[in-house]
Amino acid sequence: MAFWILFLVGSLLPPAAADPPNIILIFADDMGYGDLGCYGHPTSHTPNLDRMAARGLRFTDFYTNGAVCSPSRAGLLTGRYQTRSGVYPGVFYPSSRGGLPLSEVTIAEVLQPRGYVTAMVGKWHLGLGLNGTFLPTRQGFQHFLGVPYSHDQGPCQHLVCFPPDTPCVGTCDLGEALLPLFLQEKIVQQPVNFTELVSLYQDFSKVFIRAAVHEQKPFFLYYASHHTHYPQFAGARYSGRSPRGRYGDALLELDGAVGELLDTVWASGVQNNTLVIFTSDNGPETMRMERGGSSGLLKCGKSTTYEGGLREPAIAYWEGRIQPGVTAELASTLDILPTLAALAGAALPNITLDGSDLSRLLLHGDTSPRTTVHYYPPSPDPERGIYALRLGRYKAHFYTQGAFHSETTPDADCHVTARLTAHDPPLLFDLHTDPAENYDLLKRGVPQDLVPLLNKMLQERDQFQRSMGYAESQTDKGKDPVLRPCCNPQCTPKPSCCRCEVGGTP
Ligand code: CSN
Ligand code: MG
Repeated sequence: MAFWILFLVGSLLPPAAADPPNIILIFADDMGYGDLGCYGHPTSHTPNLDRMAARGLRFTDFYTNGAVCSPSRAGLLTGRYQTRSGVYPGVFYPSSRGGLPLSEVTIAEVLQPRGYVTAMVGKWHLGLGLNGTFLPTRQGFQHFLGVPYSHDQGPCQHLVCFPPDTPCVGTCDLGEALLPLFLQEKIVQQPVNFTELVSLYQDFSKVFIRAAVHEQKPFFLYYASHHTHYPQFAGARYSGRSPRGRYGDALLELDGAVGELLDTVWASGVQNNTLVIFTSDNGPETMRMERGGSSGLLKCGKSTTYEGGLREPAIAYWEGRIQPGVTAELASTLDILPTLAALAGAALPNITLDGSDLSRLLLHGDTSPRTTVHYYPPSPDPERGIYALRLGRYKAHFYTQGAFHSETTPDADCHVTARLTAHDPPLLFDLHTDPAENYDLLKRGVPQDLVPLLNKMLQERDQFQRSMGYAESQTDKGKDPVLRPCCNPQCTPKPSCCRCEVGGTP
C-alpha cells in the first residue's frame, strides 16, 4: 500500500529540472542499424542493451549528423552541424593541427554551471593539438581516461588484440605513433593494451559514478566506446564467447560494459534519477566484411548518405520516468544537447543550434518537434550542400556516392566505384513503405500528385542551405609530426621509441 502511494506521488512530481538528472551518454563506434539483438540481428548477443531497450524507449528513426567519426562526435557534443564547427571534411589524425574549436560549447560545458560533475571515457576524436590543446579536459570534462582518436590510427600489429595475447589483424596506419592512453592530459600507457582497456574504463566509470552519488552531485558521464570499430578486440572474459565471431565478441564486451554501468546506477540507488542514452556515431564499415558491422535492411553503410550511413540504433532508458516502448518519431544526435539542457534546467549556449528539445517525447510520449533530417557526406561543400533530405516519411537524394568504407556487400551503389552523381529530379523514397531505399518514386518522371511534396522538399533544402554557415575547416589544417603523442618525449627514433609499459597505468 505504502509503495503504491509513494509511486503515485512520485509520478505527480514536477519535471526533472528541479532535480537535475544524472546522465550517462553511451556512444558506440561504427555500429550499424542492424547490429543489436533488439534491432533484429540473429547472432549478436546483446542481453544488456536489449534489456535497456525493453525497459526504455527504442528509436527506429534516429540519425547521426555525420557519416564518419569526428563530424558525428562534434555534432553530438555541440548540437551543431559539423559545417558550423568546422569539423569536416573527413576525420582528425594523430598529428592533426586542428580540433573541435574551443569556442564551441559542449554538453559538458552546458551542464557544468548547473552543478554537474563531468567525465569522459573512451574515444575522443575531436583533436589533440600541441600540449593537449583540444583534449576533453579543455572542453568541459573534469575527468578523462581514453584515447584521442581511432585505434586503427597507429600501427595496430603492435597492439594486443584478440584473442588475448595475439596481435591485431591488419597493420592499420603505419608510421603513426603507437596508440596512447591518456589520463587527463598525460599518457599513461603506450601502446594501449586492448585486453585490459575496457576493464580500466569500467573501474574509472564506476569510481566516478559512486563519487558523484556520494557527494550528492548530478553527474554527466560520456562513455565513448571503441567498440565496434575495426580492428575488433575483446578481453579474456568475452573472447570466443559470441556466435558472431570477432565482431560479436567485441560487441559482447560493449554490452557487458553497459550492463555494469546500469548495475552501478542501481547499486547506487539513483536509477530513478538517471537517464541513460545509447547510440552510435555512424554506420558500419562493411569493407571489413565479417569483422565489420551491419546496417541490417538499410542500404549501404559508413561514409555514404544512404540510410545505412546515418540511421543508427538508439535507446533512451530512465527507470520510472520514460515509458517503455518503441518510437518511430524522428530524432538526431543533434537533439541530445538541447534535450539534456532542458532536463537539467541548464541554459543553452547563445549560438545557432541545429537540434530540438525531445524531453516531452521522452517523458510524455509527445510527437517529435523534428520533421527533417539533413544528410551531409564526409566531405561537405557549400556548392553541393546536403546530399539528401528527409521530410517526414520521404527522403530525396540530390547526390549519391559510394564509399570505400561501404565496400564488399553485393549492392554496387555502395562501392567506391559508384561515383558522385547528381540527381535532378532527385531520387525519392518513401521510407515508411520502403526503408531499404529500393524503389525510386520518380523513376518514370514526376507524377502530378508528388509535385507539391517535391516542391516542399526543394524549398526546405534551399532554406536550410541559406541558413548554413561554413566554418573554416579544422581537419584540413594539415599535420605536424611534432604533434604525434609520445609518452617519452626526449626519446629517439620516433615514433617507435614512444613506448611506456605498465607502471604508468592508472
Ligand atoms: S572513424 O574511422 O574515425 O570511426 O570515422 O579510423 O574517414 O579516413 C575513418 N577516414 C580512420 C576512421 C580514417 C578511421 C577514417
Ligand atoms: Mg566511427
